[in-house]
Amino acid sequence: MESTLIGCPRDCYDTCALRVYVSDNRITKIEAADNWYTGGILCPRAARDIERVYSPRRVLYPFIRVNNGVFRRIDWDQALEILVSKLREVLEIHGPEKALFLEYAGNRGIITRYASRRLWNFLGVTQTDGSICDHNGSMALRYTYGSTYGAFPRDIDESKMIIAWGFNPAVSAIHLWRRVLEVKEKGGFIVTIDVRSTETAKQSSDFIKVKPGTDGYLALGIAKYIVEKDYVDKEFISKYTYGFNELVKRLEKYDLNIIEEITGVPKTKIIDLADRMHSNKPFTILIGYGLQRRYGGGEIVRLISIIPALLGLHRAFFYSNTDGLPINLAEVDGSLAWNPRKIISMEKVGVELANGNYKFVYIHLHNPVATLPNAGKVVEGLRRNDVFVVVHETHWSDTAKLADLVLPAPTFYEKFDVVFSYTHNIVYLNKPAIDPLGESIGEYQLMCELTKRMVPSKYSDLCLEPIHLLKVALGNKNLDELLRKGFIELKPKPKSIYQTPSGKIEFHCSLSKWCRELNLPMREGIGGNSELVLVTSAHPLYIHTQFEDVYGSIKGELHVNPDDARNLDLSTGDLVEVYNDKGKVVMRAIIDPGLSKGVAWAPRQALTYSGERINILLNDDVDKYGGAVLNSTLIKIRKIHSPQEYLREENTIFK
Ligand SMILES: Nc1nc2c(c(=O)[nH]1)N[C@H]1C(S)=C(S)[C@@H](COP(=O)(O)OP(=O)(O)OC[C@H]3O[C@@H](n4cnc5c(=O)[nH]c(N)nc54)[C@H](O)[C@@H]3O)O[C@H]1N2
Ligand SMILES: Nc1nc2c(c(=O)[nH]1)N[C@H]1C(S)=C(S)[C@@H](COP(=O)(O)OP(=O)(O)OC[C@H]3O[C@@H](n4cnc5c(=O)[nH]c(N)nc54)[C@H](O)[C@@H]3O)O[C@H]1N2
Ligand code: SF4
Ligand SMILES: [Mo]
Repeated sequence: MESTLIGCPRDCYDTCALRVYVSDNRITKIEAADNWYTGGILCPRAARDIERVYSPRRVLYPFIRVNNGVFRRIDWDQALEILVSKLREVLEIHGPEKALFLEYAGNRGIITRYASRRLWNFLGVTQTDGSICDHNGSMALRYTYGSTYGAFPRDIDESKMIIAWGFNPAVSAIHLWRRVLEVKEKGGFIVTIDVRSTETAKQSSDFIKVKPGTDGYLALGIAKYIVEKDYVDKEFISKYTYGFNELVKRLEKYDLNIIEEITGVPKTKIIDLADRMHSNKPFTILIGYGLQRRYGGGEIVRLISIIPALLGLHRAFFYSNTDGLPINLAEVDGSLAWNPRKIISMEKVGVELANGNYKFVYIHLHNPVATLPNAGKVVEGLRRNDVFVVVHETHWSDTAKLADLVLPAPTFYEKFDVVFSYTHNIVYLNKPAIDPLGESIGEYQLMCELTKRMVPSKYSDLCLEPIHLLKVALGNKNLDELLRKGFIELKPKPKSIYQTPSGKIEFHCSLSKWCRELNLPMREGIGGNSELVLVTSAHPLYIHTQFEDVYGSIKGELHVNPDDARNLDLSTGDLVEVYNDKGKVVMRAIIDPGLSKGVAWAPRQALTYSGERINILLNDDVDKYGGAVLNSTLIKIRKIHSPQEYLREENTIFK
């Protein structure tokens, strides 16, 4: 049977190669390709992707909202006419700042995501800083190392010890985790550091449970012990680092007994971990994104990342490797040529929309109604009568349902693209396996249609042939190989080069004044005022809000520690009100001994029994490093004694 190789462009660490079988222009089977990274292993999303592609929830035609909640099918000419006239009107009467372009990583293809930004950059509309996911940690690594890249998968294979720190790869990066388990089989030592006993923790050699937001102190404790024991590689320090003396001075302020008290990690465990790092070189620290989505998150990543350097290892961490590959995206997305005029924080989109700051909003590759913090404000803002909302979607997402104009998009099986990874160095060429379903049109093609209608022809370089943009992104040689073979392995940048102002690893910033002090990470108020810290993280079946059409809704289950449950008189299965200053939702309690006292956990974007996403409660503040603090959300819980009204609605909510 004929098959096509497709790189999965979802926002996922693994960027797998999928073998897609097609008969009569219909996908009949999807297998995981057996290359060195994907290794023939299919994840739960790809395993049921055929159902998602042919789901009844696909958007197949353009639709316009006629009155509250009711959509009418229209044709593309009408849709484009409406879109162009609304956008023109806002640009001319109110100016580009009053138009907001919202996108994220529903599809990370170079053409789909990056090239389709060109028009919006050219028009100068307001955009976000894209800071929801990994921003705090990425900024921290840029300040410290000059860029975010660290160990690539083949470096991880060579490690004698691996530390998964605030990272749950057994769920969020199953193919990367498979390699870690291979290191373990060869005798390597695997440690997980988390606020709860995760799937990753359970499969590790050791688990260190830490109080939320205190990992920076744990890193300082390890660093202090390494310095005191004289484990430091002095030659490496003098050749490759800047600010070691300032760091030592800072460490003098701490004592392992205090660190034990702050972090909840016994002193003996801190010492054992530091000793093991010293005697198990090379090791790799896998730094997760979950741990930095909190107050102090940037500083936490910064402090963790310098531990390997003290022991003489170049970039012996993994965080995000995009910066380490020779791909030129800034020229593809037009951000070099045409700067957006106004950038807002992604965390503040809800408040900005609800305040009526925009007259026109264009959304694609993103489901902000469900995925942004303070999500009640996003809903309120998009429902305003004075804003026109356009959503270009593959599926009827929460956000599409609130739009004025909904446009159909093809899935990645239905369009040409090139996909790279933030973990490994393989790049895939995606030729469409099937024709676009219904009347769906790709993001870049749609951008070109808009360009033709809106922009004078002297700017014809806005809409260039995709192949030309790929040449810009990858260079002629790499692109030729990619076109010939269908995939290519790029050469990662050298690990011993540091792109900081000093050219060295900066323990102490040489340039930015504000980070000279290396301020301490903030501590969460754990258990104070009967509040709990709410942590939400990735679920094995879904990718954010996608795959609810296949696996059912992400159920609103709230995990609580047995001690907290006792105090609140809760048993597993009880319905509870979960609330804070942003709102109130109803969830089902699950008593979970894997959690620390004072910490509650729910899957990301859980759909609650009251019909809202848990994201209406999430903290929309911004960390000092500019990113999200979703996991610094405080909640209160109250048992519901008469749950009948919610149970009656259960079938309508979780349909
Ligand atoms: N199956 C699946 N895979 C995915 C995704 C998905 O939705 N589903 N999403 C993808 C995306 S976009 C992302 S960003 C990644 C996210 O995947 P990860 O990087 O693994 O991040 P999270 O799942 O947010 O959280 C990881 C862990 O951080 C822990 N944590 C939270 N706060 C703290 C803390 O203060 N200290 C410590 N030590 N640990 C803490 C949480 O308990 C959690 O177990 O996964 C990607 N992969
Ligand atoms: N509670 C909680 N919320 C979180 C997080 C958390 O840890 N906890 N993590 C945050 C993080 S790390 C992230 S990365 C964000 C993710 O936030 P989003 O990027 O908003 O996540 P998705 O729900 O995957 O939304 C992507 C949308 O793109 C659509 N889509 C997929 N492919 C295509 C395509 O080819 N074309 C078009 N036009 N549309 C497509 C999908 O149908 C989907 O509706 O969520 C954030 N929200
Ligand atoms: S969602 Fe992630 S694990 Fe699944 S196929 Fe895509 S890249 Fe691979
Ligand atoms: Mo993310």
